[in-house]
Amino acid sequence: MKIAIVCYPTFGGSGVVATELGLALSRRGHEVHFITYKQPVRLDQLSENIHFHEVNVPEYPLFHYQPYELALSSKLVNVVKRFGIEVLHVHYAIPHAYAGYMAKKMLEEEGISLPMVTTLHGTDITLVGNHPFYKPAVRFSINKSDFVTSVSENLKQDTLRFFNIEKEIEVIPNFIDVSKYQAKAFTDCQRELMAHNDEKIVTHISNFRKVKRIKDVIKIFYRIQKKIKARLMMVGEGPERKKAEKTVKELGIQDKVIFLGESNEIDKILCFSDLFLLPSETESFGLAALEAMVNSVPVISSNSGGLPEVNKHGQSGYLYEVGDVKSMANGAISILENNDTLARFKQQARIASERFDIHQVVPMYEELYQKALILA
Ligand code: GMT
Repeated sequence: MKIAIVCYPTFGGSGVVATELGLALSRRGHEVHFITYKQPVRLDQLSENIHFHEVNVPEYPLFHYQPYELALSSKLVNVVKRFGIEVLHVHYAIPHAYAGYMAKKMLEEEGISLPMVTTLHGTDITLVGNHPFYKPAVRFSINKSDFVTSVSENLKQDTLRFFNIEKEIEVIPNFIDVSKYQAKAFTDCQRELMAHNDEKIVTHISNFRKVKRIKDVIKIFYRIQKKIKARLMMVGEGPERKKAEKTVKELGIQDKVIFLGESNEIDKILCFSDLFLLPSETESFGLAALEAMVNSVPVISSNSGGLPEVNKHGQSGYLYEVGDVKSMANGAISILENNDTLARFKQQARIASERFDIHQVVPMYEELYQKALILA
């Protein structure tokens, strides 16, 4: 099939999932065209089957806001016509589903039918899309998509609750290529560069937005390091980073917390991590938790949104009420303080991640594309 994928090219989960999906589809013989404003961060190779088309938005002083949706829908029309694209898959409703629908309509005028699959990722529904400024456009775009998927059952239920949706929503969870992560020797991970042998490594990875409750990450770690020799790796960039650094200073734990910024080496960092913290206000799925689990890193998370569908209490880690930093710290300590317990949780985390293996999930999208082709 010839598939166009529209996504955000950043480190955010939706862009990562869209990119990994495109790469997997290309390995399965499909021709994949990424259409976005920058080459996606996880898209490190272009090939015969992988194309990237950059959307340029010319700056014009009249416009206070440059019209990205217009440029995107025009680019879509051109790419579809030039390469004979058969299916369009947009990740994140705003503004991608909206621009996709416009492209579909323009192509219809020329007698070209382009079925559109929209995947909802979470913040496009729970945090942004539900805002009154966007709500009618988001509802419209979802209802006008030919197929709609959500990354968790929880997100599906939220979407149905917040919006008046007529469309069937199919849950297709996020995924991970389990076979890529073979058990690594301790030395492969270069752990000694980050911490002493007797220290445990606790990690948090996110875009440092309010919804991630960065302060809770630090409060949990503060309690952990009082009981156990440990270091905290803070990976990512975002609006809460400065405040986080200030809190770390105020608590006097600067020598134990390392801010690594955005990284393309997530797997290397997770490889030497002992525990992952994700105390978010909500997560539609929590891809970062799944990436930790496949690297055999147990997860302490909140029990909100789709997180309970990913992190299994008492198995891959523990889940607690949002903001309950005391229980989160106690749960973390109970895993870290005993090496046998830690080894057991590490193994269980890895096993729990296998439910989301790419080889089970990608065929679900392929099946949907087949249905879309019949519709065209
Ligand atoms: O977590 C973010 O703020 C980024 C956001 C995104 O759209 O990239 O992540 C959302 O989509 C991911 C991929 O499906 C999910 O794993 C994240 O849980 C979800 N974030 C939230 O729901 C807050």
